[in-house]
Amino acid sequence: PIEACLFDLDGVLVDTAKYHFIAWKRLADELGFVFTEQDNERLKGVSRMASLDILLEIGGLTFDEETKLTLAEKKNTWYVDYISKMDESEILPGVLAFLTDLRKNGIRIALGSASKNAMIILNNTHLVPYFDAIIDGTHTSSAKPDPEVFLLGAKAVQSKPEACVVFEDAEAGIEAATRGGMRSVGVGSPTTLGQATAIVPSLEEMTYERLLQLIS
Ligand code: B16
Ligand code: MG
Repeated sequence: PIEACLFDLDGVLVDTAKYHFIAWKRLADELGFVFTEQDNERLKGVSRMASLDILLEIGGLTFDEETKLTLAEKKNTWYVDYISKMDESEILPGVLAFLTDLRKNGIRIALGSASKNAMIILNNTHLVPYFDAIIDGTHTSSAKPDPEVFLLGAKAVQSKPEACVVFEDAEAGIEAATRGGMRSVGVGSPTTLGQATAIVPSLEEMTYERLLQLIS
């Protein structure tokens, strides 16, 4: 049986990857190297500091910890600027209908995001009322693929991991779900999400019924 669904935010409910990309690219420009959209794929689902490490590796640069914190802070200021202008039109297709259908069927709903900016996004898109619990990067000490964020989510909605299904667009997130003893639905492409229990291209036309078929 399914008691709860745990949702990743960036890439599953909203497309904020484009804002992360513009902000990281701006930093790369300042530092004097090229950062492409393809490079940006490697940052999806990865924590802020781990993303910076990947970025700097691409640019062939090394800095001390203090400088790295300053750079991450700079990128985040730009990113927050972009997401502060978001509204509900940026919720991905099918999301509201699916969340409503889950609720109608008595399924508890939690957020499990690596982002420390999740509340800004949820507030601006008016998604807050859809959740029974919200766990984000401000509540965790270990990043995905560590299962912490989803285990905290399951606990917050009083469900055992076996009764939870995680929705994720990043490989590290699917691994986190599996390590936490949860089933998962990969949202995106089978090439990166092959380890998920089931894969869908997006949440468009997703329903509780369809979910039961997919993971049974
Ligand atoms: P922030 P998710 C993740 O969110 C993003 O996919 C990833 O690209 C980002 O680096 C990470 O959040 C941290 O975000 O810098 O806002 O704290 O996919 O787990 O919802
Ligand atoms: Mg994601």
